[in-house]
Amino acid sequence: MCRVYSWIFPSLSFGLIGVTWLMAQDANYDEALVPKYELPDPLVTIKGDRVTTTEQWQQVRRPELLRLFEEQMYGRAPGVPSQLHWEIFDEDRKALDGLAVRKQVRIYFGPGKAGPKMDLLMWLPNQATERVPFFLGLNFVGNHGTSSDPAVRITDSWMRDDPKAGVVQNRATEESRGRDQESWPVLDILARGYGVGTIYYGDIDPDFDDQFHNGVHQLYHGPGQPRPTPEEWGSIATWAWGLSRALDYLESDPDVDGKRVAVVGHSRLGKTAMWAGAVDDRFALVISNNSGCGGAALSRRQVGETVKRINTSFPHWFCDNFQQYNGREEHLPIDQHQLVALVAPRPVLITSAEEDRWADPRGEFLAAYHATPVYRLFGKEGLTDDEMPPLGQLTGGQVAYFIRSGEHAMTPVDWRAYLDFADRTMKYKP
Ligand code: GTR
Repeated sequence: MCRVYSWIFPSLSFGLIGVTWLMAQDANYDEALVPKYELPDPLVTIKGDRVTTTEQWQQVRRPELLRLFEEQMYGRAPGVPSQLHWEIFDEDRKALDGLAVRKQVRIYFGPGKAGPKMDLLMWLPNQATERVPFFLGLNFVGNHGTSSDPAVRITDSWMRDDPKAGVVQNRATEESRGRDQESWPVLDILARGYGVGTIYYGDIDPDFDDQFHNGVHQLYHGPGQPRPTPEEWGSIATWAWGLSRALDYLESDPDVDGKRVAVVGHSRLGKTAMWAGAVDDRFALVISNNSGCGGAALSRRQVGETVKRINTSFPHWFCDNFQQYNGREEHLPIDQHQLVALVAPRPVLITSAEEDRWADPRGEFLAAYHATPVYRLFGKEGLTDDEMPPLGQLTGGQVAYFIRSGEHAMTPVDWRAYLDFADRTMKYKP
């Protein structure tokens, strides 16, 4: 069993993992058994017109693709809530032995302080003389789980029980502090001149199917409309919406360059980073790690996790319309290479792990490869060869791909690839 699955769901040992394991038994991993498929062309409109200019892409094709992904897969999210406000409740300019600035910001989605809210934990290099480029991503373990710094506030949001890791009665305790620092190598990131910030994804919407009563949905789905309609936001779209609200704050932070914020995420949060970066073009760079089905992997390949599997295990992740494609991937009007292409012409990096077969590394690679024609329209290069690159080698241009050895996780090795890619595409102002 892979390490990350086991720390995300340890107490469920035979709950979700068991279900995933059982389903993985009849999953296909054999390239020879991948069904023959034809991918929808990102550069042909619904009416059948070929897209030959960037204007046509921006004005016609991109909006229609976005609408298809919204209505058929992730669900449409609302705009910026008029009552959005925040409070910086912690700032230490000599944190981490004087190497970092630490800030913690509470972002309230509704009026007052009683309603749904999320905490953004930020680290900035304290030697910076100007606004820094910044990585923003959601975490699985609570902000306090990403750092051993005792000043990081422990989340009071719902968390899956895991007594061994210090989560009891669905609440995190002091014992869970620092339990996943490896996914957030803060000092390495700061040393390269970037800031980094993270939010516990359960602050935005707890990750279980409660018919959308908790989390931020309570602001939108009152007694008159008890749950989202079939084309409104599932949890992935909700988490992505939360990332955009964090960016609303970051644009106002004097230490951060709001025009150089990268969105990053792993696994279900890699799917989320992909969708956030597609919808919100204020994100300057998109990085999607081991995101698999519903993320970067092509749905039509049906390798590892399939649409039916994901909709069965996680019925709350996508909008209800997505259920109609269970076992019918060939009827999807879209596929995930078009999701990658929605980021164009901004830089996007897809990363995989060799042993993460459930996420279909080749499917993740091919999505980046088949997004490349849209980048070419903008005069940017992507992936030129449909053979996967060797392990450990960052490959491509403005659309890039990286695969390392090992299992499903977000590791310091992955972060080195993110930083190398960000140096090349986002760090230096033109
Ligand atoms: C798995 C799920 C994947 C992936 C992963 C994770 O159980 O099948 O789609 O999202 O969880 O987020 O860790």
